[in-house]
Parts: sequence; structure tokens; C-alpha cells
Amino acid sequence: MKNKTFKNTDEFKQRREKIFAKLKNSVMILFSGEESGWERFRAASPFVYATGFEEPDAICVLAPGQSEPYKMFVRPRDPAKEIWDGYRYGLDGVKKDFGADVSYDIKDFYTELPKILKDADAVYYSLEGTERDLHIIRAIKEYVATLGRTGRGMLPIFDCKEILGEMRLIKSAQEVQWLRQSCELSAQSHKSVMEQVWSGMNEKDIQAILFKEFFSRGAHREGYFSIIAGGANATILHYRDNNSPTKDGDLLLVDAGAETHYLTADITRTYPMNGKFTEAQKDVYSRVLRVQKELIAMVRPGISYSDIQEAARAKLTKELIDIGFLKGSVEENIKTKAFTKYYPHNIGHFLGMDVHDTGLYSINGVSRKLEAGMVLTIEPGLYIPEDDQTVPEKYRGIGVRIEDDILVTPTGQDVLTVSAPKEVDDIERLMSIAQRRA
Ligand SMILES: [Mn+2]
Repeated sequence: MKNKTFKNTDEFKQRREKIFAKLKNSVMILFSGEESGWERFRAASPFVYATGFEEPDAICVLAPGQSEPYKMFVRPRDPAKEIWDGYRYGLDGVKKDFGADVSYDIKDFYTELPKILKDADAVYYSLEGTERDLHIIRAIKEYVATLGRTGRGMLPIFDCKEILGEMRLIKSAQEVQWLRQSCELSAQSHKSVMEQVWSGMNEKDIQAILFKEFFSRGAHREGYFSIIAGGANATILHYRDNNSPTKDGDLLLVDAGAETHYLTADITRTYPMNGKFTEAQKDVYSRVLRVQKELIAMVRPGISYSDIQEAARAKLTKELIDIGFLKGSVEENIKTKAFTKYYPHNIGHFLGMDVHDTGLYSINGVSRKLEAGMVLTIEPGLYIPEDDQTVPEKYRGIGVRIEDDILVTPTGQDVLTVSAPKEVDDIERLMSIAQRRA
């Protein structure tokens, strides 16, 4: 069976045209990666971004200065191996179905590379600190040696991120459409999980329900390892065990997103396992939700990322003072970083092919302004340690995070994950109907 996620190859052609324009007379080398063990292979994001090709052991070389600028090195067809590992496009397929100008057997890469570098000004290759770097450097040296005594030294090597990272940051219309699909199906899945949980269920059972919802709605993959944290497990930021039983009265924090078209959603919802918030839970939750909505409203072109970051700190610190967990002024608590006891992480990150996507947050030390087409998460949270003797007992062990995915539009923002309920009333109503039915 042929494996082809992307029916529309025009999108990739357009991306390569843009990369060519930036490369000018330089050459870019991108690796898809190797299969490892029994893990399902996912080709490297930069490679897929430029090609739409998903096989392991493939290399893309982009050389706009040449008559065949889009070169692919791939595994040749091999019926015996294909019985084990599935269909290969091979040298013909990568031209016919993926638009390569020329294709080679992957095993010839290092012998071909010095020839391909002819007249190149620079090489774009992301150094990995692996054996591969050495092979690449050797091939470049081999090319430079053919120039004779021209006084020319090694070609400079630049990180591919310098071009691709910035391109990936601004989503095309097609990418927005794909990302919307990931976000909508993930949000619907969160909602559906809310309707199916009950106190006593193990986190593992909830993860199984979540996967069923993701995949039955057309997810291609889990976008990142899901966090399913009941009760005080929610106060562990990178909780990954997902294997504790929940108790009546616990909150449940679910941080999970599905991927389609190599673009992932990233959603967090927190809600009571038994369908009804306690007063203390509602108190903390409502504060986080209020802050989250205010921060989302700030998102628009021209505002800087650090403005949102700072607003998040100030607003959450104020809530912590109002609720009585911190003493003194907002300014003091920010200066001493006292707030990090309850809010230790950042307000969000860029989102795309990688859950923490590429793109610079500041340029030459200046926080960058948001632009239309960027997608970012807004995910404030408050986490009260289980053993925190400085707060009333009813608050201890409460962990709340609320996270949505926001597209920056020309005039403001578009929340791509609205289908996952987050208002207290909506959650309680939804869960009471569901739990009554069960
Ligand atoms: Mn996130």
C-alpha cells in the first residue's frame, strides 16, 4: 500500500520556490531520518516541509543554481524488502509522485554530493553532532579540493533553520486549513472524553478513550505524548506515567493534541472527574480561565510575544495575591520570582509541525512582534503543591492549566480549539448529562 499523506503537491512546490529564492546560489541538504527499532517512523519535519515525502533513508538536496534544482536520494524499489516494510516509491516514484527533478539511489549520496556542490556559495545543513556531520564535511572538502589553489577555503555551513524556521512560523492558507483540522478534531475529542469519564477510572483508561476519539476522527498520530493527570498528578508539569486511579473529588488535567498532515494541536483542559467543581477548585479554575481569556484577547499583529508573557505573569501573580497565596505587591512578587512557586512555566509557544515549533521569539535581543499567520498556544496554569502548608488545605494538590491554540489574523485572533468546552457551567452541564446517562 502506498503511503502518501499529502494529496496536494502544489503546496510543496510553492514552498520550494520560496526556499530557492532565499538560497540563491547555496545548496540545502535535508535528511528524512532513519527508522529505529519498532517505533513508527515519522520523517523529520524540515524534510517533510520541503518535500511531502515520508520515507526513511531519504535525502533532499535543493540547489536552485542548477538545471535540476530539486534532487532526491531515496531507497530503490525492492520487492523482497517491501514485503517487510511496505511500499517504496523508489527512484521513479519520487519524480512522478513528488515532483523531483532528478533522483538517485541513497547509497550514492556521498559520492554525488561533491559534484552537486559545484559553484555553490554555501551549504545549508543542520549539524547534528553525529557521524553524518563528518561525511558531509568530507564531501564539502572533496569539492573544495577540486577547485585547485584558488585560495578558496571551506564552504560556510549554515543551519537550515535560518531559512525554514522562519518560513514555518508563518502558516500558508493550506497549512492553516490542515492545522484547523487537527485542532478541531482534537477539541472535539477532548469534549468527548469529558462526557465519558467518571471517578475511579484509571488515567490509563482515559488515555485509551482519548486515543479512540482521536483516531476515529481521523488523527494521523498523537501529536506529542499525552499528559493524563488526575488529582495532584496535575501539579507535576511533565507527568507522563498516566497510570494512577482517580478519586471522587479529583480534578483531571488532560494535555493532548492530535496530528494530521504533520501539524499538531496542543490542548489542555482541566475538569472535575465527578462532574462538579468544589468551591476551592472552581476558585482556582476561574482565575486561570479569566487570565487565559484576557491573554487570548491580546493576541493580534504588532503586539510582542514578551508583552503577553509579562501580562501573564502580572495577571497570575495578582490572582495569587487576591486568593491569599502570596503576600505583598505584584511588582515585588515578580521581582523575587515568588510567583514561580505556583506558575513556573512560560505562557506558550509557537505551534506547527512540532509541538514546540520553530521560529525565533526574539531577534537580536528584541522580542518579536506577532504577525498574521503565526500560530501560538496560550496556556496559563496554577499548580498548588500537595504539601504546601502555607495555603488552606482545600487548595492543596490542585493543578489547573487551560490551553488553546491561537491563529494570529490580520485583525486579531482566531481560536482554533473553541470546540473543547472550558466555561465552568458548560463543563458541569455537559458532564452532568453524560454522567446521568451512565
Ligand atoms: Mn503547549
